[in-house]
Amino acid sequence: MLNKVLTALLGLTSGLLVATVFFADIGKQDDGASTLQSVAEKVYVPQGQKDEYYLLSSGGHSGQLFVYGVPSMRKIRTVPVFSVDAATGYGFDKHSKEMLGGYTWGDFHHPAVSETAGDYDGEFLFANDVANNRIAAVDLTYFHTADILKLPNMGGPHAGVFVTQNTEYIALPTRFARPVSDEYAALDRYDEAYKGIVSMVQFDREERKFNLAYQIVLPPWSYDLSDAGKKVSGDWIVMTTYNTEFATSNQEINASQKDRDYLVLINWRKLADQVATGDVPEVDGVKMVDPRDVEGSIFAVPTPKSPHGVDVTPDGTRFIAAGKLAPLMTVFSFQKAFNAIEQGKFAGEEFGIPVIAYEDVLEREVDPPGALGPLHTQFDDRGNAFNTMFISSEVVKWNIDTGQVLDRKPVFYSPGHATSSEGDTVAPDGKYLIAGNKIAKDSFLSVGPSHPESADLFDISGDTMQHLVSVPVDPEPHYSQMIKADKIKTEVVYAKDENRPNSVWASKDARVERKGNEVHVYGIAMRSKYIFDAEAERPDALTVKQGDRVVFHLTNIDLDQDITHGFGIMDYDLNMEVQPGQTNTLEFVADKSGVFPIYCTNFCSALHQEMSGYLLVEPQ
Ligand code: CUK
Ligand code: CUA
Repeated sequence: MLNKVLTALLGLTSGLLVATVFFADIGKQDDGASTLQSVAEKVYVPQGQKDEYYLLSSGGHSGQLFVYGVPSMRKIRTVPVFSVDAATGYGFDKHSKEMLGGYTWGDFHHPAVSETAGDYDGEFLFANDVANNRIAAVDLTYFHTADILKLPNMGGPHAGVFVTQNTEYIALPTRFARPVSDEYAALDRYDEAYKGIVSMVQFDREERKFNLAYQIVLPPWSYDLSDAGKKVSGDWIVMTTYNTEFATSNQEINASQKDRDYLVLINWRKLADQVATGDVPEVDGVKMVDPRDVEGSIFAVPTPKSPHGVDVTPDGTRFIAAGKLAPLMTVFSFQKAFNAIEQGKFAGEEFGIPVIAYEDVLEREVDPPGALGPLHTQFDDRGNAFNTMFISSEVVKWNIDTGQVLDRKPVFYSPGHATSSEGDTVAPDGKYLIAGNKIAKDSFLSVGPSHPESADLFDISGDTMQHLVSVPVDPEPHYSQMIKADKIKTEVVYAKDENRPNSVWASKDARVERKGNEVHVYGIAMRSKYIFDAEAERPDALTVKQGDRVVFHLTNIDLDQDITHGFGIMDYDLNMEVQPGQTNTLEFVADKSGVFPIYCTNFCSALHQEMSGYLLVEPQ
C-alpha cells in the first residue's frame, strides 16, 4: 500500500489519472439546466453589488498577496509584499525599497490575519517569505505592506505564519535546519551543528513595526506546517516534523524511512516567561531559548509518516494531522496530552524531548478509502472537517466527533490548501470552501506548455458540498484566508496632514533645495501636472548635475478616491506611485547625463497624458 502511495506521489501522472476519472463525474452531477443556472446565480454578483468575503491569498513565489472577492472569485488586487512590482512602483520608492532590503523576490506561503480573542480582527495580515527568511505585515486599512523583518538563523520559515489567539506572537518554524549565526559547518556535522529554529515575533500595531522577541532552538528536524492552540490549548503551538531521520540528501527518499515522525507541542507562554526572566543566552543580540531547559515546555507525539499539515479545531480541543504518505487524518486530543503530561506518563525520549505514546493522545484515525495525499484541514460551524487530497484530487468532508466521512468532491486538480470562510477562527461560519490547486491541466483556454493554477469554490452550507466554479489563478496558491468583508475597514484616501514630513499641500510651497551634490525636491503631483519648483520658469522640469543624488518627495494633493498618480523616469528604470493624499519619496543618483522625460504612469484624468515633466542631467 505504502509503495503504491509513494509511486503515486512521485509520479504525478497517476494523480492526474485519478483526477480525470473524477472529471467525468462532475458533468453528470450538474446535468440539469436549472441546476447549472442556480449554481451560476450563486457566484454572480451584479454590477454595483459587492462580494461577501475577501479571499486573501498566498501568491507563492510571486512573493505577492492576491485579493479576490467571494463568491464571484473576481480578482480585485495584487498587493506587492516580498517582490518588486512595477505596476505600483513597489521596491522603487524609498520606503518599500528599504523594506525589501535588496531582495527582488520572495516565496509567500501562508497569510494570517491578526486575531483578537481567536477571531480575525481585520487590521493586519502577516506573511512568511520561505525563500529569503522574512516576515511581512500588510496593513489592511490601506492594503499596503507596512513592515518587513529579516529573520536570522532560519532555514526558510515555511511552517509559519500563524498567530496566537490575541496576536501576542506570530510564530515561524524553520523548514531546513542550518547552523546559526551564518556559521559554516559541513553536512557531516548536521546532528550537532545544525539547528531547527522557531522565530517568535511580536508586532506593534501603533508603531507598525516587528520585533523578534525570541527564537526557540530545536533538534535539526524539518518543521513543517504548524498551528496555534485556541481556548484550552491557547498557550500551545503544535508543529509537524518530517525529517526525524536527519536526512540531508534527497537522492533517495531519506526523510521518509521511518513509519512515524513527530508532532511537537510547545508551550509558548512558559518560554516567554523564561525569556522575561532574562536568563536565556543571546546570539547576535537574539534571545535563544532551548525548551529542553524549561520544564514542561516541550513534548513530542508520534504521528503517521511524513505529516504535512496540522490544524487545531475551532474549539481548541483537538489537533488534526494530515499524513501525506500515510493517507489518513489523525485526530489527537489536547486533553489526553495534558493528562499524560500531568501523570508524567511518557513512552521515552528523543533528543531530551519527552515523547507521549501515540495511543495516549490519539482519538481516532480517519481513512477514507482511496483518498490519497491528505495535506491540510479546514473547519465549518457544525463540527465537520474538510481535507484536501493532493494525489486523488478531491476534498473530503468528515465529522470530527465520529470520524464518519460525509462527502467527497473532485477538484481540478491536485489541491494544496483549502480555506473555509472564517476558517482559522474560533467560529468558522461554514459557508464557503476554496481549494487552492496546483494544476489546472486543460481546464481553461491554452496558454502554451505551462497551465495556470486554479481555485475551486464550494458552497459548504448544505449536507454535501456543492461545486460552484473553477477559476484560473496566478502562481502559486498555498494558503489563503477568507474573511467577512465587513471586518475590513479601509480608508480610500490618505488624510491630509500638514505636519507630515516632506509633504507639500499648496502649489506655492513646491520647492527645490540643494545641499552640495544632493538635490531635494518637495513637490506636488495633481491633475494634471507636477510642480517641482513654484518659482521656476518651468515648474515641472528639474535640472541637476551628473552624479547628484536626487530625492523627489511628491505629495498627491488630489484628495479624491482613486486619483493615484504615477511617476516614471524614462531610461532610469524608475517608477513610483503616489496615492491620493499620500507623500512618497524616490531617491537615486543621476549617473547618466542627458534629457529624460518624466510622465504619469497611472491614468488619472482626461489630461493624464499631459501630466509630464523633464529631468535634465548636465554632463560633468
Ligand atoms: S504548504 Cu503549499 S500546499 Cu507551503 Cu502550506 Cu501545504
Ligand atoms: Cu496623474 Cu496620470
